[in-house]
Amino acid sequence: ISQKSRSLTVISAPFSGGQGKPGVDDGPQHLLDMGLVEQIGRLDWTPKFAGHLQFPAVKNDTNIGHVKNPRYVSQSTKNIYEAVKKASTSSDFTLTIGGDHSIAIGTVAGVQAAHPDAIVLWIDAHADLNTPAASSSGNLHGCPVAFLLGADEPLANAASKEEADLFGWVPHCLDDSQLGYIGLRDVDAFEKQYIREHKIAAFSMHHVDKYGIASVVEQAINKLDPEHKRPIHLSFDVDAIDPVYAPSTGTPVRGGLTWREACYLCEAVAETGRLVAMDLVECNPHLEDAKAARETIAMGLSLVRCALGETLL
Ligand code: Z70
Ligand code: MN
Ligand code: MN
Ligand code: MN
Repeated sequence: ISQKSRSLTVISAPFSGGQGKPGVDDGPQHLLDMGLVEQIGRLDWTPKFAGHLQFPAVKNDTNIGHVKNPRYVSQSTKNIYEAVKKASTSSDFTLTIGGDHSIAIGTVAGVQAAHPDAIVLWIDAHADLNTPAASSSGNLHGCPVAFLLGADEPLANAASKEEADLFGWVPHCLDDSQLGYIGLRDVDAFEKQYIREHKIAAFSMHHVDKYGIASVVEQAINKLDPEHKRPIHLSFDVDAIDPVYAPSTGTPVRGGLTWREACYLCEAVAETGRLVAMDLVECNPHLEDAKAARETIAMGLSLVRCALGETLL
C-alpha cells in the first residue's frame, strides 16, 4: 500500500557550544555530503532542505558559575526553537541534524509548540537531565532535558537577574510522563535520583540485554502512550550506539546498542506511523580517523532512513 508522499523539512543546526570538542558542528555537512536529502527523497517523503542555521558568536561569553558558553547556547537554541516551531507547524515531519545535544532545547520546544501531546523518546548513553547547578562538567549538552521539564533554577553566580534568567525563555513544555529513555549507561547521581523520584520511563542497556530491544521499545511506547495515538519525537544521540559502530562522537561509552538494535528501534517507531520529528546529534566527523567518521555518518544515515520507513515492507 503506497502512502501519499509526505513533506519533510531538514534543518541543519551546526552547533558545538554545548560541549567542548570542536567538529560536531561539521556533522550536518558530512551527513548532507554523504547523501542525506537524496536518500530521503527515494523514500515516501518529499524533503526540503531549509539550510544551515547561523549561530552568531557572542562576545564576552564568560562562564556563569561553572556553566560554559551560557549566552551562546541560550541564543542559538532559541534560533533553533523558532526554526523548528515553524517547520513543525508547516510540514509533516521535521528532521534536525546537529550539532551537539543542547540543540534539543530548541527542537523539543519547537516540536511541542506544534504537537503539544507528542511523546519524546530520548535515545542516549546519557540522560542529559542535569540542571546547570547539578552539572559537574558545566557542559550544557548535559542539561537540555532539565530545561524542558522545568527542573532548572535561575543560574547561580550570575551578575544580574537577566543573566540568571538566561534560559527563562525555554518553555517547560515536557511533562515527566511524556519522556522515555532508551540506551542509558552513563547517568550521573543527580539524574538517577530525578528519574526515580519523578518515575520517568527509563530503559538502560541492562533492560535492552534483559528484554531485548523489541520489547523495550514496545514497553516504552506503552508506558508513555497506552492508547497509541500520540505523535512521537525521536531525539537520537549517536552515542547511544556502541562505539564499534559509531566511534566518531564526543563521549563514546562502551556497551551500547548494536547496529541492528539501533536500526530496529527506528524501524519500530516508523511502524507506528506517528513519528513527526527526529533529531540526529553528536556525530563528530573530526574525531577518530576518516574511516571511523565515514562509518559514524553512515550509521546516522541508516537511522534516518529506518525512521522514515525504508525497511518496512
Ligand atoms: C554528563 C554531563 C553528555 C553527551 C556527554 C555527560 C553528558 N552527564 N552528553 N555526552 N552526549 O556532562 O552532564
Ligand atoms: Mn545526548
Ligand atoms: Mn550522549
Ligand atoms: Mn526554566
